[in-house]
Amino acid sequence: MAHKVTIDPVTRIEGHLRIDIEVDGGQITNAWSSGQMWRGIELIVKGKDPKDAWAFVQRICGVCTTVHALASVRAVEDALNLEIPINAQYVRNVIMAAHSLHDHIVHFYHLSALDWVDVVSALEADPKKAADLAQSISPWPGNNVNRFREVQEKLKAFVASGQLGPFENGYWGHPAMKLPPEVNLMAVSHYLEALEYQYKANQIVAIFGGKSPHIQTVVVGGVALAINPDNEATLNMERILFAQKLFEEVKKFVHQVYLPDVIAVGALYKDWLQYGAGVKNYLAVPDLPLDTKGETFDLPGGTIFNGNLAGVKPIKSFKDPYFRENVAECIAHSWYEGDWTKHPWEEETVPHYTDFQPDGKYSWSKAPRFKGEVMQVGPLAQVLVGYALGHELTKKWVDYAVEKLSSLVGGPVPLEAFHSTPGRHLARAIRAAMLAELGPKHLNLLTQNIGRGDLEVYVPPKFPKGVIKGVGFHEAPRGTLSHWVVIRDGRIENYQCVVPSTWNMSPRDDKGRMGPYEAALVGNPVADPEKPLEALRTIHSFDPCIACAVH
Ligand code: NFC
Repeated sequence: MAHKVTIDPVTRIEGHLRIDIEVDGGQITNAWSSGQMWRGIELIVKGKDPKDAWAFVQRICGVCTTVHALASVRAVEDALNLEIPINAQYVRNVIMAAHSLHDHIVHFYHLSALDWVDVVSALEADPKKAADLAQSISPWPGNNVNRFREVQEKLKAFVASGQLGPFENGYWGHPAMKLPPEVNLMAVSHYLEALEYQYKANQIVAIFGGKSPHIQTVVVGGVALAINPDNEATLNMERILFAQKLFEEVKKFVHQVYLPDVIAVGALYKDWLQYGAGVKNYLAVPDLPLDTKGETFDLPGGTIFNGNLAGVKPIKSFKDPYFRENVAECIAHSWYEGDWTKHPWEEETVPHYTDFQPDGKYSWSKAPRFKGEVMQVGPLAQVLVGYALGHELTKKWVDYAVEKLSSLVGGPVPLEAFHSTPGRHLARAIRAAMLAELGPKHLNLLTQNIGRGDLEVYVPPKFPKGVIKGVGFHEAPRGTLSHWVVIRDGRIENYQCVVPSTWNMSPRDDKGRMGPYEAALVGNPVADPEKPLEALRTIHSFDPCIACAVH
């Protein structure tokens, strides 16, 4: 007899996610993913000036606080066929890299590591053994016995106080927790250090975005950020050098702590490399444009179907019809009027709530599809697409991770292992390792271009009479984001956001096919249905943002 479990709300995510599972014989046999709140931001921007849309839609989320602004201005620029100055591309790219670095560090340590790391068990660790182990993995200066002793003392005092704060209500002592106390102590130490490094990455966002969260400098036509190398009130050399220093510090943390930790946790939980694949169709878009039109990029995009990397198909530019023509959303199981599947420019958003009906409508999330297929998006999609396309930087870091993982596991780990719950963490850490190189690269490109005397950052947009349509895409921390706008006589007539977490949290579609969260849960082991830690592991590995998904 199947045991039904509802997790509502799922915590350590953004927004309101409800997960329902059926557990039979110690494993998940069925699953539903449901977005529990809708705000109607697409409707709020109707009739507004397209130049203002970014400021409204950026408020969709308090976590990915740059990405909707960027996708929005790109959508309007696309409708206008507006090329923006190269300085503006570089500034946007620096913001994008820094924001993703901040986001990925927070996701692993603060939002999901505690699904694998038993904080309370760290109290039993021998700090000397923990330091020896940590040093065998990485030369990071924080991996020393004095620091680990200090962290353990802090933790003891914390537990003794009975005020566990963010560690309250964890599944401590759960049978699925397998790490030795020394690894748990190392992870708690890195959890605390990660707080400092995510902040450094976010400082870079604030330097180029004016503030963070919710940047102020990305506008239709470029950036609102005057460049004057000698003037204190604008982007000057002192700010650029400070950002370079921050990037260097964050890079060291990502390469010496974050990536090695994820590889070590992956190795110690190697049984999990067989769980959590679900949907093996992947979609990523190219990003970090290297020219004014968006025709060449530092991060590649494309699609993979059925896990067949050899059949990868690239998405080449902002204007590539392969992306523009093949996105649609279905609402057969979503709380909107009708049961249609439509291209975003043709969609309407008319809410229609029916309560949770497992066989009917059960989520505020729509179900995006590409060429009619369910797609998984996110760092795993980007890394697999990049690898399949032979992208050098992706190959370098994937090969590095696979080699390290194989040596820790004591045998070759095939690339197929990436189609899994730990594989999503691994891919996110690999993406961070890449961005830790690409962020400073784009900052250098900006500095060199300024050095050549080019200070242009903005071209004014002009809106024609009649109807124009545009799409702006962006590879956000959680995956492919696209904003679709229809403009009539200079005002917004329709606006639709197809968001990374919408792709991944998608409910079933008109053909009854599950979305990526749902499919990834099926087959997961569950030791204790009253404490469904394993389901949380798989859901957290996607890094859900439901405020984005349902906007
Ligand atoms: Ni919020 Fe966002 C969600 C991202 O999927 N990345 O595009 C938006 O949030 O985290």
